[in-house]
Amino acid sequence: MTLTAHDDLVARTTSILDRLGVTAIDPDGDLAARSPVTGGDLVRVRSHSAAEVGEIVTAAHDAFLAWRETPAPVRGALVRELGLLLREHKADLGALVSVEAGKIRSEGLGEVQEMIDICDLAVGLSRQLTGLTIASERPGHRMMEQWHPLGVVGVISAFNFPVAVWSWNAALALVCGDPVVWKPSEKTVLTALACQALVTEAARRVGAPEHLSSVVLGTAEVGEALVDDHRVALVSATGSTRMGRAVAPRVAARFGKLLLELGGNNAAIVTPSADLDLTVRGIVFSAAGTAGQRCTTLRRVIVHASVADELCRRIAAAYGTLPIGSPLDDGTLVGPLIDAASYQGYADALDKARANGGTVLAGGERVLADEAADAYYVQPALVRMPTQSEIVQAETFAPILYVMTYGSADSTDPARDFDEALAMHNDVPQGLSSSVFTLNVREAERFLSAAGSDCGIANVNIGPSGAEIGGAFGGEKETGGGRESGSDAWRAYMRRATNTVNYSTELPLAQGVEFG
Ligand code: UN1
Repeated sequence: MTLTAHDDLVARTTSILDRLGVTAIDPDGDLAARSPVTGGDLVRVRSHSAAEVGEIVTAAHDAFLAWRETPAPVRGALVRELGLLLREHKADLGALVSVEAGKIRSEGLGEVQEMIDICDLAVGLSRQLTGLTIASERPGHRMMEQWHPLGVVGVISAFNFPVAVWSWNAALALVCGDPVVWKPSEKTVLTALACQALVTEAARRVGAPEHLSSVVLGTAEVGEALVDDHRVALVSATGSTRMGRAVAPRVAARFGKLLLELGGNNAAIVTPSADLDLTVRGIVFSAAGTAGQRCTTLRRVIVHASVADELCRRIAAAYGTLPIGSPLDDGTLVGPLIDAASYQGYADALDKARANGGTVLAGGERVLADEAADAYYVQPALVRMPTQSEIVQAETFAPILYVMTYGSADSTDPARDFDEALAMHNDVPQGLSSSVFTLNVREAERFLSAAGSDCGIANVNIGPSGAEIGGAFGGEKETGGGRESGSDAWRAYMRRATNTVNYSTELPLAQGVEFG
């Protein structure tokens, strides 16, 4: 296993940035773009001041005034062009995601595919932003609902989906008539600048107004300037629950709209009837894929006592064969953690799990430290826990899978056992994604029912990660309640107007009120 030499990586990155049209590289910039692949700095860029954020929001708001009156299907043409450019530059942008976020090649490319898919969805949507006609209680009256553009959308995104999360928001926002101002994670500034270069080129090609899309770079101060600006009608924030707790009250204080996509603590219930071959494959991808750094990563398995040992043995065996290393090498399945703090979180969580009576059945160690001292590669860890203790309740953004059991090996009441599993499943503060592995239709349907999983996403015989963009994406409880991407998630980016038209010669009042 060799890690790509850092100088090569810098050269590769610079030529990718060149091809994608990124011009914002500044050797004197205050922000270093770093690669978790080697742990070294790539290039430097300049961060924005709070005052500059204000100017950018002003320009975005000016663009809004023109864009909101542009017919939605014409707005769709911009997103269509963006989708074409993404297809053209998929290889480069996917590789840049791998370099900057440490995702393996197919996941870097998969992220760009997710962008292309949401562009397609948004283009179709640009002709389908439909409202309702509602029966009026008054004669000669018509009621209807219209959806109008909302205003500037502020997007805050995390390092782990450095391009797709922006696109879920931007593609919908742009067809809905809203400019976007994006504050990406300071850990993934280059991929953000690359997206910005592509959308700027798309706008130029279709003759759309300038400033429909902007990027603001920097740390918390820049984010706060964006979040506090009353012209930012919607703040769509993806990241940790801690970030959501900081952002939400500030936006609420000015009655701005919020779309929150925060932490997950996603589980799989594995029942006695589960197809274990399929279950193990589903679990290993969801738990170890993306080095455990998806908000949808599988973090808990709740398995029936009668199959627990067999399942653990099989997962441990699969973990033992996972190729860990440079995400740029073909064949690697587990790339690096994003940085040292992330590694510390992994190591601390494993210490706590052991202190809580957990047994590490597989993995749990840092690897490749001698090849790249500043990069953090770890073995995905499988930990058997006696109970769902405090550390299991927390989202640790690293590949740690906790296994708990339900029922008993000789149990005679499968329905009661399953309800015990469901109670355990829902007994965490987060509510993003979930899954059940079973061939029993009663269990599958109960899991999906009102008394089943309390998450925004609930799957049967599929792990909790890797959702398609056609569905609404998001979750409940500390996950924040927001929904992005498919279904009717577009409505969050528009304002609803209820209109009543009187085409009669009378003026009947609603509720039968007489007045004069
Ligand atoms: C995230 O980790 O922030 O369902 C989003 C999935 C991806 C999105 C994850 N489509 O895993």
